[in-house]
Amino acid sequence: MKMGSQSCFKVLIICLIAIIGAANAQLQLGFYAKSCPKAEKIVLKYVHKHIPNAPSLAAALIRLHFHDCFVRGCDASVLLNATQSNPQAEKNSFPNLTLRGFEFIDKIKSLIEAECPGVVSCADILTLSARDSIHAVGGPFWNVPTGRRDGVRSKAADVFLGLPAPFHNVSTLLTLFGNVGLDANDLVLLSGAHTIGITHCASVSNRLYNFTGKLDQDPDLDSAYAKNLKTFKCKSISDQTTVLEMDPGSRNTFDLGYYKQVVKRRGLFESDAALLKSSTTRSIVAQHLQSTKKFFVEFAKSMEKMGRINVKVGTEGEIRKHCAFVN
Ligand code: HEM
Ligand SMILES: *[C@@H]1O[C@H](CO)[C@@H](O)[C@H](O)[C@H]1NC(C)=O
Ligand SMILES: *[C@@H]1O[C@H](CO)[C@@H](O)[C@H](O)[C@H]1NC(C)=O
Ligand SMILES: *[C@@H]1O[C@H](CO)[C@@H](O)[C@H](O)[C@H]1NC(C)=O
Ligand SMILES: CC(=O)N[C@H]1CO[C@H](CO)[C@@H](O)[C@@H]1O
Repeated sequence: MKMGSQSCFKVLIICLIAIIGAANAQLQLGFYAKSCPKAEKIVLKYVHKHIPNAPSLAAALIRLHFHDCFVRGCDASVLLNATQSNPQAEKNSFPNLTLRGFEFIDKIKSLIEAECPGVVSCADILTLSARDSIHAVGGPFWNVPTGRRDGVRSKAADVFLGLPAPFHNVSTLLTLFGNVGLDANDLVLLSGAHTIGITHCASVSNRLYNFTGKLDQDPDLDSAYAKNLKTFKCKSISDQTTVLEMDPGSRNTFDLGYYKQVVKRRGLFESDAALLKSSTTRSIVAQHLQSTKKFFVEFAKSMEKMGRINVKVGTEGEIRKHCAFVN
């Protein structure tokens, strides 16, 4: 088929517009102001209605957001369910075991779909929910520019490439954070989210019972604290399920409690203890202990940064209809 010079010109113009459009596509504050003006309010309202009764979900949601962003970018890939053709989604990988909050996001998505179908991404809903729920438990507020699009790939194997593990040392943590454009400051600040939420003996038992494979204890864990945990919580190496608070007594309050634990060598994971292992991260911990106000300001900045990791924008990805399934 021959194209007349006029239609050739049209194709060229269309291409140019597409290229310019893609180059301009980026996150922006109030991305849905025209297309779905109530979207952000629906998230906020739902969070305010439920988080005060279930504050532990704030921890679940910020952790979901973190796991999402570190694996293939903040594209809601963590929310996808396995399917027959993709039997092992991110959700089904080992570190997922204890992820929570999926139904919370699904519910908000259904409310927003009822308002404006096919417009607001699951990635944005997760990012906004994490921000609003942290604020609702006394944490800082940060800007969430929107316009993220949802990914279509979710593979369990991808999780191990990007996601930090509780047994990682400080150099591995810095490398993994560096891979997604975050630095030592971000590592210390974002780890500060461990001031809320829970873990399980499974994530700590090797430090208590079999650190180097010789039935020994991690010398970097305060020995009085370790003894206490062994006596009252993780009573044997085979206990995988007992719940532990990372900031005991204050698991639902966003405060400096995590750093106070870390400097006492009571951080529960090796990745928490690791923050004392480099002089850079150690001094950042000490600095944040000085002021809740400054911690909040800096944490907010790191969260906004984390929310930008490898986002899909413009015409990339899709807007899912249901957060657990690609369209
Ligand atoms: C630095 C690397 C990190 C490692 C190795 C790590 C590891 C872990 C582990 C092993 C758990 C407990 C899982 C369980 O046993 O239930 C956990 C919980 C949690 N993490 Fe992290 N984490 C890291 C960074 C982060 C970041 C950046 C955030 C958020 C900004 C975060 C937020 C949370 C929260 C809130 C919980 C509690 C979840 C709940 O209560 O359900 N973590 N983390
Ligand atoms: C997704 O899978 C989980 C189990 O991993 C299940 O509980 C949930 O109901 C599924 N979600 C949907 C919307 O089917
Ligand atoms: C940190 O862990 C990595 C991977 O296990 C290892 O190669 C490296 O030598 C460790 N670094 C330090 C300083 O222990
Ligand atoms: C301790 O670790 C070693 C090496 O990983 C392993 O062979 C051994 O079975 C572990 N002991 C227990 C009680 O789990
Ligand atoms: C929430 C969820 O999907 N959890 C899954 C995590 O992965 C294990 C297997 O590794 C599954 O059994 C869980 O259902």
